[in-house]
Amino acid sequence: MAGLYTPRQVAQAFNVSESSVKRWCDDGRLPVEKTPGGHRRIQLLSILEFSKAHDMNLIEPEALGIPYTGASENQRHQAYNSLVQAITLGDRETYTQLGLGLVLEGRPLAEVLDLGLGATFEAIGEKWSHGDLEVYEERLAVQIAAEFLLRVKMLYPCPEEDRPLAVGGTLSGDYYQLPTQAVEALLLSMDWNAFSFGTNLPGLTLAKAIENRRPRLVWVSISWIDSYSGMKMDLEHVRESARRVGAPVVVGGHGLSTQIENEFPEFQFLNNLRELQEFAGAQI
Ligand code: B12
Repeated sequence: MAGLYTPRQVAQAFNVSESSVKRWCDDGRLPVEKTPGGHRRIQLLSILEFSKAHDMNLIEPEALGIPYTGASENQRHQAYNSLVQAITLGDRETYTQLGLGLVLEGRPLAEVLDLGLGATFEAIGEKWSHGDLEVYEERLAVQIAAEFLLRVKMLYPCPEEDRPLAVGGTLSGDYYQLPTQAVEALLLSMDWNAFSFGTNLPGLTLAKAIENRRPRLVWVSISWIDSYSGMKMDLEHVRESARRVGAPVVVGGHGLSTQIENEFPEFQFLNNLRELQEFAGAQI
């Protein structure tokens, strides 16, 4: 059964005894399912949550069918190339397992999102623009990536109410969901109470959300500018409300222009999620 593992496989992956894994299952630390024959089976996500909760990295990911990306730069490069291949072929299982495998092995989430999503879709975009990829294949890739981000989010327990609030999304005419979902997933992994309001948000409504929710951080992702004057107006609304509540605004996305950067010098313009990790980490 895809995504379900035996205690022996999990034991091999963590390099522990099978009886230890069975004990974790029986005392509830590792959620388990039973086959009709009463055999224990463990979900990949449960293994992930367990490894996070108990700070145990996988020693032998291959035991779970997850290619070992290893320590070497070259092996990691190969792993990220395999992600491009898997998602281009619409291979949901391999993309998800490999992507989660990288997180399991302790790769920084910001790196996995920048390379496993950002750079991967750069390649997808190239293939599309050269006619080597059909629109439906690009859209399937977006669905697979959106599911992957959902699974990543499920790795991190809901932050306590008192954790700092961050809100964001994309503005009018920008329908790109993955970048703002990726920002939300990264901030949640850093224990921010992060909410993406999604795509194509009129600036006025994001401004209203900032006034009402008074976040400690606001983000805007810009992948596409339909009308420059429209985008400028939206950003002005965001700037005003963020100034009123004293929240910094971080902005990123491949649709950014130097014109916007020059017109909104008080915003924090960042190139990728690794930079966001640093900036957001310094805010809390
Ligand atoms: C998927 C996709 C779409 C999908 C999106 C589906 C969806 N629901 O999300 C849809 C169908 C909407 C789409 C439409 C179009 N697309 Co399109 N699209 C893409 C594609 C392949 C991937 C974009 C993506 O989601 N990447 C994954 C995310 C995670 O990566 P990312 O955006 O790069 O974000 C990273 C960084 O920028 C940064 N980041 C991003 N936001 C933020 C925010 C903050 C705060 C921070 C810190 C960091 C940060 O971190 C991320 C992770 O590293 C790109 C190719 C590419 N080069 O990216 C083309 C691409 C952007 N599209 C392109 C075009 C031309 C279009 C259309 C105009 C086509 C058309 N004629 O209709 C329309 C415009 C639609 C619109 N008005 O929004 C061109 C743009 C060319 C240009 N000059 O800018 C590209 C580059 C393809 C190409 N190679 O030509 N597209």
